[in-house]
Amino acid sequence: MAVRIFTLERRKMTIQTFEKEALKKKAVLFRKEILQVTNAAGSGHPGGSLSAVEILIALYDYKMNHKPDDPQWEDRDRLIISKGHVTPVTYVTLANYGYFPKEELKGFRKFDSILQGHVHRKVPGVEFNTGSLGHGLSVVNGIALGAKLQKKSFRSYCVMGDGEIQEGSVWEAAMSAAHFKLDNVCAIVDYNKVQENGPTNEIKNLEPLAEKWRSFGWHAIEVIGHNFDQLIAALDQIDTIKDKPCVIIAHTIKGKGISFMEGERGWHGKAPNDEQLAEALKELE
Ligand SMILES: Cc1ncc(C[n+]2csc(CCOP(=O)(O)OP(=O)(O)O)c2C)c(N)n1
Repeated sequence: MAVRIFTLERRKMTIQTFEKEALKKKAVLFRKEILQVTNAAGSGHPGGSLSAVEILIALYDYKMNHKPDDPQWEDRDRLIISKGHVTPVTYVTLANYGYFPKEELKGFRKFDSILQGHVHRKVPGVEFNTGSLGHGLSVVNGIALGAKLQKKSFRSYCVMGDGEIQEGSVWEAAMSAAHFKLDNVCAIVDYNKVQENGPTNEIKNLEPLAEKWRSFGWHAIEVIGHNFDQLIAALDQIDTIKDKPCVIIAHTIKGKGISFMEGERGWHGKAPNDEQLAEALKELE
């Protein structure tokens, strides 16, 4: 694969219609591959992976400065996938942007592979091990404080689940980011409304979610998390916010794209069998 460098220069380009069409095609491909890798492994987390596809594409394709051929590049933007169970979307994304050969995806969740069930730093492009929910934002704060101390201009992103942000540690981190005026932090909540055991609003209601973040001192933006125009506009907007952290609340659908998975908690952590895979792939054609 040709080496691609995603830099500031690229971000300054106005994104054209044809590019958006390419992003949409990429989203379909990623959904197919998420289903294929979980099917081949016989396990994994498709629901919260399918909801986060456009979020990750908008970050890796449009927003972040990063070099897939040099994952440790000092000035890269950092992304922590705090909902660390969504390895299917994380690894499919990293492979497609050239962090490691796509061939490796065949080993997903197999003993001799680096691609295990939760996000791990052994994998090129992964910044931090996650899986125990609720820790990513604190780590992102630390990285962002470090950047300020070193007078570096890179930004740190944190993708969290809506079930995950019921953790108290998230709100402790939210307070810290505002206290330290971390305008180089951007949290993204994949607000797919369903957690492991059922609807988020029945288990522990998050509403009014944007107001909560604002009351903690954050700049909050709400978007449809499957709409590239809205995601890109939000990612542009964060550059204009000074002295406070930003959160993008991305309204999404768990299991997005597959009719029998959408909104179903049963697909949180279960792989499609061969028949279900065939049906799902047909829907995506
Ligand atoms: C501290 C902690 N408690 C419980 C779990 C088990 N667990 C894994 S995923 C999950 C649900 C997370 O829901 P959400 O954040 O909404 O994820 P998504 O729907 O986006 O997949 C739970 C409870 C965990 N990984 N870590």
